[in-house]
Amino acid sequence: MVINRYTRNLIDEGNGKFNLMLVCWGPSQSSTIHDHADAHCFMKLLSGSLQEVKFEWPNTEQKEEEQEMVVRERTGLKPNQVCYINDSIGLHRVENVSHSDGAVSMHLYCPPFSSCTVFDQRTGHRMTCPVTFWTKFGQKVDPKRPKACC
Ligand code: 2CO
Ligand code: FE2
Repeated sequence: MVINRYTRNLIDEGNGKFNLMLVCWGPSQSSTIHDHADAHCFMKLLSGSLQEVKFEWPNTEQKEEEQEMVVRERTGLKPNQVCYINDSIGLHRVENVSHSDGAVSMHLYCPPFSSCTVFDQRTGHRMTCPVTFWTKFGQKVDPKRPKACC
């Protein structure tokens, strides 16, 4: 079976106070541009190399309006580095820049969230999207459930 999305693997729910997860990235996989639903997001790279691309929030209030989203910063992450983002800092996309190697990162979201907003880079248009898990506590989650899209 080919998995064409990075996988989100829940390892601790912190008694409902946070979600701690391992995210596994295949070669060249990346997230969409997304927010973090008003949560704190800490991300630590465990292996491989990832790039975080930060974006400004689009100021397109009108649905018909289209505006290419503005890249604010690109940061390469090395193993053991930690980065942090929340919605007041901005939006991001995370990319596995290697075409040959996977990457693994640990993410802490506090408070936990089950949906976030994803953005189209070319237009700035947004959509609410559920976030789901590939595994929870080491057990595979029902594959019939919709895939995460951020
Ligand atoms: N926020 C994305 C997710 O939970 C991963 S990018 O790092 O925050 O799927
Ligand atoms: Fe993120």
